[in-house]
Amino acid sequence: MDGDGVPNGEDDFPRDPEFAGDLDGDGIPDVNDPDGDGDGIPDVNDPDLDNDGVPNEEDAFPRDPGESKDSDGDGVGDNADDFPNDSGFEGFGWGWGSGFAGSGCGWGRHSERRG
Ligand SMILES: [Ca+2]
Ligand SMILES: [Ca+2]
Ligand SMILES: [Ca+2]
Ligand SMILES: [Ca+2]
Repeated sequence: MDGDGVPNGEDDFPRDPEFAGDLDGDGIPDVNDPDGDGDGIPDVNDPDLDNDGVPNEEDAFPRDPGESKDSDGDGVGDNADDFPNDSGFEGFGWGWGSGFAGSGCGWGRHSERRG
């Protein structure tokens, strides 16, 4: 964790709090990338910044291709939200919980390497 609020498993630049993502994987962090999704359309003119097919104005997460809706408006996208229609259940912690831990990204690897 670099304290930018993005879990290391989802953070392409876990050591740099200012650079939290590289959507198109070209090595240029989204914040510095004039074309964040690499579709050839500069972000300033791009009607769909994450290229997930949902126009920015309808996209609750315009820079997250994995999320486009937040039905209960709690800030957790429907796909990651255990209770997409009821924000009450996860007021305590962002709701990464089950989905993130279950996918096993990142956390386990460090301990394995040590042994
Ligand atoms: Ca990039
Ligand atoms: Ca683009
Ligand atoms: Ca979109
Ligand atoms: Ca939600």
